[in-house]
Amino acid sequence: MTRAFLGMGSNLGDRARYLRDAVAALDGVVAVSPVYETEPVGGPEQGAFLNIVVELDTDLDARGLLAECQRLEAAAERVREERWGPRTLDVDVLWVDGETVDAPDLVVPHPRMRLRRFVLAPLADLAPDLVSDEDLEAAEGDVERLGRLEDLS
Ligand code: GSY
Repeated sequence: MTRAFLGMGSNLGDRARYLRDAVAALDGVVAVSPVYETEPVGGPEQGAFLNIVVELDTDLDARGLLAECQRLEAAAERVREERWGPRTLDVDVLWVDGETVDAPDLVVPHPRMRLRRFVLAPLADLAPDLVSDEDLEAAEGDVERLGRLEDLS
C-alpha cells in the first residue's frame, strides 16, 4: 500500500457538498485536510473555491488514481467548459510516494502544486514533510482556513 495525496476544489453550486460526496466515494481515505476558501488562481474572473487535500492509503498507481479523479469529476456533473473556468469539482493527483510520471496526460508530482497556496496549505496540514515553509510563503493566492469539511453547512 502506498501513501498518495489528491487535491480537490469546487467553486460552482453547493461547493461543500461536492467535496463531501467526492471524499465519500473514495476508497482508502486516511485523512482529509481542513477546508480552505481560496482566491481563484488563473483563468477568468470567477467565484472563490473551497479546496481540500485528501490522503489515501492505496494500491492504485498514479494512473489508476487519475481514473478515480475522472470518475469523481464525472459524478459531480462536471461539464468541461472554459479552460481554468468555474467547475463543480476538480480532482488532481498531487503526489504518490515513490512514483513519478511524465506523460502528456499526467504529470506526478503535480507540476504546479508548489506554486499554489490552495494546494500547499492543506497539503502541509496533512504532510508537513512534503511542504517547506519557503514554498508555502512564496506560493500564489490568498487562502483562509474554514475548518473541518463535516462541520461546513
Ligand atoms: O487546479 C484546480 C482548479 N483550480 C483552482 C482551485 O482549485 N482553487 C483555486 N483557488 N484556484 C484554482 N484555479 C484552478 S484552475
